[in-house]
Amino acid sequence: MTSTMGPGRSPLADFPGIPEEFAQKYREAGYWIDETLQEFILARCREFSERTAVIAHSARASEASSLATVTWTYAQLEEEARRAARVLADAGAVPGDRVLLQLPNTAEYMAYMCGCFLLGVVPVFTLPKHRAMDLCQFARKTDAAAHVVCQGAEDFDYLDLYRRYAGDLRAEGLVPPVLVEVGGYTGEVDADVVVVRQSPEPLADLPAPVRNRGSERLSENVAFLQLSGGTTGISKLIPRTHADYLYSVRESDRICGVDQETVMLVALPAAHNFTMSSPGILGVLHAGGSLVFAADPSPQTSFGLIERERVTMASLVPPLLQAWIASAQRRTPDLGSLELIQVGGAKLAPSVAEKVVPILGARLQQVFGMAEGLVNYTRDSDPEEVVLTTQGRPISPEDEIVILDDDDQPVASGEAGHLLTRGPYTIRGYYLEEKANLFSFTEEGYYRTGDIVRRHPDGHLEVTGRAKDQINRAGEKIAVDEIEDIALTADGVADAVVVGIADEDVGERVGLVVMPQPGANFGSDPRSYFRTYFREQGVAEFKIPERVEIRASLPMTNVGKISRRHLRTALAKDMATTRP
Ligand code: AMP
Ligand code: DBH
Repeated sequence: MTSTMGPGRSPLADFPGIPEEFAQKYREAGYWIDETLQEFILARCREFSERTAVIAHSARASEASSLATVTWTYAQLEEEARRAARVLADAGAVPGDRVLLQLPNTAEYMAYMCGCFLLGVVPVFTLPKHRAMDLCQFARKTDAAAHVVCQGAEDFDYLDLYRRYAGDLRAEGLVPPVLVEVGGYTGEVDADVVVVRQSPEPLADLPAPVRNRGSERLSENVAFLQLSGGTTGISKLIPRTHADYLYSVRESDRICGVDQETVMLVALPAAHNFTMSSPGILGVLHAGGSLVFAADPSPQTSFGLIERERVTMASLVPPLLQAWIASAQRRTPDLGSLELIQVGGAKLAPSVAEKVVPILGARLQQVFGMAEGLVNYTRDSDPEEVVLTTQGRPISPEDEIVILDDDDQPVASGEAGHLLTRGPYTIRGYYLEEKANLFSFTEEGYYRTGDIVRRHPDGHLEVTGRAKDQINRAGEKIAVDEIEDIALTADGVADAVVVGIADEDVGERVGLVVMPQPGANFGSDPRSYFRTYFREQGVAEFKIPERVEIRASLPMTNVGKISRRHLRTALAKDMATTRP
């Protein structure tokens, strides 16, 4: 292994945390306990040492191009995490530093996620789908010491991605993170790229953790930065503490019945908040169960793993559930071991919900959560009607729910309105977003979720709409104005409006309406013209408009007669009713 010392990095910046009066309440209630993720990983790996922790493809274990499956016990998981911690330390990361994790659903994801916690660095949970524009912003904002990728698990060149944004950062006078490639890449590399070519020695002595929040209690320091879909501009960074996150994980285990016998399929991207914590990967580790990683989300791959590994539980987004249902009707796979299917990330239609039990033979649980905190579940004891038609109720008795009208006044009981929330695992502010925080959080510290909900008399929430300028494409959130701003930088664009087009398969697709400048030419196929442009800009594929329309004029925006939001709504309706 080549080793490059990273430059010294700045400490984590300050941000609005949960005030002491609330913290005290959460401690006294026993919600926040004094355990860090480092202690959590070490304790579980010891307690469950001989049990199976992870079954996954490994990019490193493979000889040729195809990935080999590995099975790790909890003891082996600790050893692999200590190897990962060694690699990160050799790359120059020290406790408190941020590390961009960008790994697919492989064994390496587990090794490096746990490795970050053992070393006391703060992982930033980026997705394999993120591209140069995203990574550049995350690296800039976090002053990340390292960026961990796996070349070869997918048909994509992460080294090329790195070179691109690292060059941009250098041009700004910034020092890019060190790239750590964990798949055993064999090609040429640059000086600031570390390639893990063989297994390093596990790191025996873990360095002392550092405080990054001023709090005496390490457990109330920031453990990692999770990503939000974002409503204004790019994804925001969400600072979650050990204590708040692990509280939500323990309670999620209890609500969802996760125990040592749980075999959980990880089919959604591992780094998603849903996959990580509701109850997800950490919930399984907490209980001593087993994780089975699917290398791709197709029903075929998942059904094969469910049959082979006797999977008991899986989490899906609605479009994936629809694909499972369609596939199960054609193939009648053996899903006999499957007890529970969780569905969340976007609204589930009751007409689809009702097919879960008869076709997939497993119980359904709706999950309405957000990386900012609040998570709602339907419970096993709920009547069928509640499970089919609502998105559940909060984890904690201390989750405060407020539903307001457009003028910030409480709605009448049972009416739909804006959901605001505050509680023992909901943040009080994004990382380094002073301006956006003024809008996203009230003075009393409530988070404005941007969701429109209705509360049923029994406390269950039903998501009825969305007030935020965001598109939810198969559970991936896309900020409308991020895409509009990029479109506006293209030659010949006078104005651009991005809309969510309702779609049966993925919920919503990204649509772009462009008003050209006089004489502009986007060729015979504007969609492909803009696709190329967005790709060149380093935009992730899932955010790129799938439909593009050119219109000589847009209704009245120039004279400011209607708001941008109304314009988007009007154009979205238009595009949904016209054929592409
Ligand atoms: P993020 O803030 O990026 O973590 O995304 C969370 C958002 O996803 C929520 O605020 C909702 O808009 C949406 N969401 C998550 N789960 C559900 C669900 N079960 N039904 C409807 N919307 C959901
Ligand atoms: O969409 C989400 O962000 C989400 C969905 C379900 C989430 O963060 C969660 C559960 O924890």
